[in-house]
Amino acid sequence: LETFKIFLLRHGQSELNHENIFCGWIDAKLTDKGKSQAQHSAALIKDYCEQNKVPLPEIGFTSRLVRTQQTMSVLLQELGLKGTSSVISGNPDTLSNIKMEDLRKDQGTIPVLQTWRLNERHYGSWQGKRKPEILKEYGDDQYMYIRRDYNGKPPKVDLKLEMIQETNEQGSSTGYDFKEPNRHLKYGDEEANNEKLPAGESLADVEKRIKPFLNDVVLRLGKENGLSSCLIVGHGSSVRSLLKIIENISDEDIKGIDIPNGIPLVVELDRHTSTLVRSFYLDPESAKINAEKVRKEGFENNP
Ligand code: DG2
Repeated sequence: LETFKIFLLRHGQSELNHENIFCGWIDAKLTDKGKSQAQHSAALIKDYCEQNKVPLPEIGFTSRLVRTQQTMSVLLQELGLKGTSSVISGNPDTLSNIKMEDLRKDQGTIPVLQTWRLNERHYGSWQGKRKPEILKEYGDDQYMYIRRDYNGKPPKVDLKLEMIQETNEQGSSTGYDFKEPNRHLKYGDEEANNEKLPAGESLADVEKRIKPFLNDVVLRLGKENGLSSCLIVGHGSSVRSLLKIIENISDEDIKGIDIPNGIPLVVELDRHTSTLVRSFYLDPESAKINAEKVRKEGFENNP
């Protein structure tokens, strides 16, 4: 059986994860712990590939947010790979035109594609707010409904107040100002390509926008080019959505799934039919412990 493996992981701990703040589309950087989680992930992937004679990933994918990009660069460095990044801003009509041979790929590097479709779900007006405070305001049931139910959706953000860039220690913006239209600066190409960017999303919304990327880019490129494996660095919600689609998880069961930072899953698919062969964490014990911690965020002050 010819298989295509996806090494799939959530980025390492971000500065806002560390502070127990809803992050969504805010561009928070990795903490030192986040960087070492990425190094640990790379070591797990390297050992797995060596032991199972699986070639190292031939293409990588990240979101448009810096925490997945930083995680990817640590991974590539530790795996002894180099990447050439480009942004995919095309809409679902053009995603299937992307050809492996057209991708930017400087000598000795693998292509790394960045797409907003892999972004964390847009956390609406909850972005930038502390989890324990939102929990207090909404109550346990509503808090968990919005965080984990397939259809749970935070209130939309007021685009005039949308925070996209993390603030620095002085509290001022580190590159964008906070005036509308803040998002046009970062996502101008996507908007020019008629991509409809959200102001607050449920997991169902994320699933809808990630599906064309999974089918028309990742799986199609894998199939067309006979690739053995790829690397995807996403977020809590984008990884949950990908698993929901690939493993055909029900709307009910997806509620119970939490994704730890920086622990790779191996998702093995039949290369021709893209049906799931098996999937497993490379460090299942720590994945379990850390997924439980993620679930309890907000309920305990210390993430
Ligand atoms: C977290 C997820 O996303 O938060 O947006 O704060 O993966 O980008 O760190 P990530 C955020 P929860 O849904 O787990 O509360």
